[in-house]
Amino acid sequence: MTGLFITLEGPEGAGKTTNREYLAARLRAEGIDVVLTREPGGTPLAERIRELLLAPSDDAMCADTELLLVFAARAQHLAEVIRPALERGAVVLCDRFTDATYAYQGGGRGLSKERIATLESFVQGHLRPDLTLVFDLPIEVGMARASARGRLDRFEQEGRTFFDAVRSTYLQRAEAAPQRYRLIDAAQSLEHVQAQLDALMPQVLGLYRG
Ligand code: T5A
Repeated sequence: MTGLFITLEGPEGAGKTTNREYLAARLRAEGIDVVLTREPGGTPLAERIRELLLAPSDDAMCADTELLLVFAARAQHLAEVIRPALERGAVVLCDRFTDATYAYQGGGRGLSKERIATLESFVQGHLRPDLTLVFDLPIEVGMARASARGRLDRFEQEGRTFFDAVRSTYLQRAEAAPQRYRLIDAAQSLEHVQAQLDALMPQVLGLYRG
């Protein structure tokens, strides 16, 4: 594959969506074909699975069902959007990917890393992001931003212990593989967050142009 696969990760309200747009504009200004997408979702079918995953419901969803739905959506998204875009040489900017599964279903729900890794290999083969930006911030700051939007989704209704595990899983993964991850201090003002992204642009362009 000739394109570049960049994922944006982090806890709730970290600014991934806002900054995905910013990065896309910077890359497009360089004449690069950019595909913006998100998980769970990114295709009509995967967006329907997203609705199942995010809608608050009185019917409890068991953790294995949640895990399988996340990977079912991912399989469709890879086949329909991500692999074709990478094959034609685009930069794919994806709001969350499998690191979120390790953080939420692994850290948050307590499912084993081995089980997630098995599904990761099954669904993705050897495909992994080339670069993962982890937008890190204290849980209360992110939740205040997310709550300001109104009704909380099924994940946002979880408690402090869940989100502490989400955040620490992201930080552990970033620490274990510094060649792939870049930590962004997302608690700062938007202007300062975007200055951190500007500083990363030469590396991103270097990865893309080889
Ligand atoms: N999930 C997902 C899993 O459990 N397993 C998986 O494998 C996957 C892929 C997705 C949910 O699915 C779960 C994780 C999630 O809970 P979502 O709605 O996509 O749900 O959740 P988020 O990705 O967390 O989306 P959010 O919109 O909550 O967060 P973002 O995208 O990080 O934040 P953003 O950009 O929308 O910003 C939030 C607000 O903060 C402001 C923005 O203007 C916006 O109002 N803001 C700032 N304010 C001040 N200073 C800054 N620096 C700011 N940056 C943004």
